Amino acid sequence: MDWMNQAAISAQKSDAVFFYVFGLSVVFLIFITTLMIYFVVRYSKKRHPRAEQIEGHVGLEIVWTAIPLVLFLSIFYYGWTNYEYMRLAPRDAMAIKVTARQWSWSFEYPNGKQSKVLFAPIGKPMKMEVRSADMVHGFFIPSFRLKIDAVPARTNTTWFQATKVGSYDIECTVICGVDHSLMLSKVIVVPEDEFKAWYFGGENAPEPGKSFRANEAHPDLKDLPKGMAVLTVKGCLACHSVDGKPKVGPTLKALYGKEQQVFVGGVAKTITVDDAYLRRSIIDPMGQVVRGYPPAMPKTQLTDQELNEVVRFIKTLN
Ligand code: HEC
Ligand SMILES: [Cu+2]
Repeated sequence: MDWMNQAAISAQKSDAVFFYVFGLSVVFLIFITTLMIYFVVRYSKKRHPRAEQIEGHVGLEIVWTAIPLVLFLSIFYYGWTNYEYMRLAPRDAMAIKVTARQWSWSFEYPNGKQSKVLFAPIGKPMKMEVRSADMVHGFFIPSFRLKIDAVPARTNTTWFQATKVGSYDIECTVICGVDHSLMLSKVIVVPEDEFKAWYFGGENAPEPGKSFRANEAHPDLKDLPKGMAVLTVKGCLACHSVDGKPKVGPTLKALYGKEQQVFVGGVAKTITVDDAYLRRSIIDPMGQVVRGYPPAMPKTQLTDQELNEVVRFIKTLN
């Protein structure tokens, strides 16, 4: 049904369960209310001046135990089988590593490609292996009715098969700090050819979904300087600006060569920002903490090459 914005099979299944429970509730609401009004009228003091005591009725007891039991079991069965459907990915699903961190999402594909938004071919099963780099987050795609927690030190899995080309929101459902409400991304569902062209297209293949992504705040990684692409995909920009604006962490603009006051093991020191300092700040964020900022920077896995690109890029911001 189009007005409900169902964009995956999981959405159809989840909505079917919802409407089953909702429908039952409506039927019983009407049934009970009607009966109640009928009794109020039928047994009012005027029509029925002398109250009667009624002693048990085995037949009734059985009926009003058995019917709700069957109904509740049907709700359980229907809910359970659909929950199972959402948790058990088919074997041929493409497995995507989903990483949640304060305050961004990133996605890694089986061939090592990474992205800030999730690209998915229409009609193909996509398995989400959801992890967290810091604390509990919630991975939620409303249009797919898909939601699963991202918990440190474990991998939770779910999957989907998209049914409609388009761009759909990804949200975080767990209050995870000051910029929780900005922890947003998109699923970009495209025809399979377009997905393959990007997936197999090497480093310079344009990201899919150009036609309907024009107004989105997620730049094509290949159009960014390499170091900027790393900062983007690794979620650094949630806390660091590159234009001088303060965020949770210090801006990276004009950082190189600056005199910086830091605490090393609680002792205040003044250092000059050079390559070695930048590397240490990124590899071991707690090792030296910039004065006036909380020790809030998470450890992020970067390859040597990514680290080099980042350091090179920070130098270009002077
Ligand atoms: C959750 C917020 C957060 C994220 C994500 C984050 N940082 Fe930080 N970062 C901070 C804070 C806060 C500080 C200042 C305190 C400190 O030094 O630990 C900081 C400090 C730094 C510094 C030292 C800055 C200075 O002025 O001396 C560098 C360099 C840096 N971060 C780079 C990165 C990179 C690269 C990434 C991504 C891999 C990243 N940060 C991700 C919060 C964050
Ligand atoms: Cu979050």
